Amino acid sequence: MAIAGMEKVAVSHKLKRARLYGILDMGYVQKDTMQQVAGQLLQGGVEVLQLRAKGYDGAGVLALVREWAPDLGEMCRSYGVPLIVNDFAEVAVALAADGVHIGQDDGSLAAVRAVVGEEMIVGRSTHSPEQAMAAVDEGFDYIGFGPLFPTPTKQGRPGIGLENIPLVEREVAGRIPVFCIGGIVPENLELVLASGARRVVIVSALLQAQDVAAATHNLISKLQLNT
Ligand code: 3NM
Repeated sequence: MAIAGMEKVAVSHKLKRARLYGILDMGYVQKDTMQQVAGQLLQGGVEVLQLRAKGYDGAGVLALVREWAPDLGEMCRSYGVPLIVNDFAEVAVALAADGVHIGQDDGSLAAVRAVVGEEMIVGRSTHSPEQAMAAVDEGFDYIGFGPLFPTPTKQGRPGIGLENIPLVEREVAGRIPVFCIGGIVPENLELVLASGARRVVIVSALLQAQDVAAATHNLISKLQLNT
C-alpha cells in the first residue's frame, strides 16, 4: 500500500466521482514552475492529477519531483486529489502516490501489481473499444480512452473520433471510470459530452492557459452543468 497515500477504497471513490483529470505534463511546464502549476491545477479544481514526464527515466522523474516539486504529494493530499504517476510503478511507490498509469505497450496489470501491490490504483490508456474492454476484464481501475482528436501532446496518433464513446460508456463505464482524452478543449467540450463522455482528461488547454487555475475552474463549471 502507498504508505502516505489515500486508502484504495477512498481513492476509488474519488475516481468514480471525478469528472476532470488533469496532467502535470512536463512537456508544457518549466521545471521551476512545476510545483506552482500543480498548485494552480489543484486550486482550479482538478479531481485527479497525473505527473507525466516523457523523456525522463524513473530516476529522472523522482529527481525532478524531489528537486522541483517536493510538496507535490502533500499538496494533492491536502486537496483530497489522487496523485497518479505516469509510466513508472517504482516511482509511484517511492513517492507514496495513489496510483500509476500505463500505456498499451507497458506490459500487464500483473507486472505492475507485482511492484505496487494490490492497494494502488492502476490505469491504462486505451485506443479502441476492444482495448477498453480488455482493460476492464484484466482488472484495471480506470481507463483513458482516446485520443479523440489528434493532439500535439501525443504526437503520431490519429484521432479515434467520437463514435465509439457510447459503446465504451455502455460496456465499460458501469464497471470502471472511463476518461475520454486527446484534443479536448473548451470549444469542443460540449460536443464531446453530447457524444456520451462523462469524464475527461485535459492537458494542453489547461497548461497553456494564461491563468491555469481560472481555466480549470471554467472547465469544471462546464462539466458540472452537464450532469
Ligand atoms: N494520452 P491534450 S491523448 C497523454 O489517447 C495522452 O492515450 C492520450 O493531451 C491517449 O489534452 C494524450 O493536450 C494527450 O490533447 C492529451
